[in-house]
Amino acid sequence: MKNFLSIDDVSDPGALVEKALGYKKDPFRDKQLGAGKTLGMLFLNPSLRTRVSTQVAARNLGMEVIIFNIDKEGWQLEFVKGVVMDGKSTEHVKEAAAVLGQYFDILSIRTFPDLKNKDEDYAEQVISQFVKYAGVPVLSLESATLHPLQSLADLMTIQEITGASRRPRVVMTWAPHVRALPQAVPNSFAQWMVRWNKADLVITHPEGYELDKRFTGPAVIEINQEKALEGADFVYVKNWSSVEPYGQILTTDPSWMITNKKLQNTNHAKVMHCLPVRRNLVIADEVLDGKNSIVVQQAGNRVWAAQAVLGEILKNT
Ligand code: AN0
Ligand code: CP
Repeated sequence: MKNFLSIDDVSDPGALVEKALGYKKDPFRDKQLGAGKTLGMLFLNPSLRTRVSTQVAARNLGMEVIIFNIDKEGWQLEFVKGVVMDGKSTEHVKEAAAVLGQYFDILSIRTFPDLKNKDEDYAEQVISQFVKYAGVPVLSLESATLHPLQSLADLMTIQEITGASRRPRVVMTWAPHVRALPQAVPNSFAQWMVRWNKADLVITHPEGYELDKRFTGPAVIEINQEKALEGADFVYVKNWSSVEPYGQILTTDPSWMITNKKLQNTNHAKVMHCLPVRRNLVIADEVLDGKNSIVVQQAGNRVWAAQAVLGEILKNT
């Protein structure tokens, strides 16, 4: 593996899930693999889980980690090519990425979409320029349209709970939110679930919240949430803003929030969320505090997912 930007960088998702589960059992089995290597972590946006779990994962492999909150502590970056830089930005990504590439063996980046211009966000103009100019492997810590480390941890969690039993029914449901959020988590989850092909994926959302088909592919779309949830083994809860028109809140209908009543006709479904979650807006307290919630286990698995990916990249550096 050279870069880790999406499922397209993974030749065998099932094997990567197994590798992550292996690290969970034996965290230090490759503790020399990253000796003498440095991981740079650039944050253009906030993070709790991704930041700390990736740091722990890198250390388990013997790597040094340097974190740079570039949005607050660096020069303001320019991403547009050929412009006269007489405005706010001080440094072009061409130099910034090339220079940072001199300091690290692997460069990782978190960058959210601005949710204003779909073409720009979906072209991944920030992370793709780091890939182009850094000259070292680039790892996504969530980009404008995808969050592959999250998705790997999600699959790992489903696999861990399902084991060798029958193919689970996984229902990803939209839930209300007061801010316009990226589509990265649902896009990526759908893309990984489809490619992994070890579960049946159903996606439910209010009309107008259709995700880009290039990520959801053959997944079943059901706009009746109650019908979608019937028989679910896993309920993956997430808000996202609309794709067309881009980045809008079309509804905040509280009836889409996940409560215990909504879970009644499921198959004792386990409830997942990537976190951070707004309680009693997205998911009710009774669910998050109840026995169905696996959100903390899911977040814990972020370490092993990151370790599996770093392990694969380190093999080629
Ligand atoms: C972000 C999102 O929805 O993409 C990060 C999730 C990992 N969530 C928020 O901004 C609340
Ligand atoms: N799920 C997730 O990526 O969380 P953070 O934004 O806190 O990293």
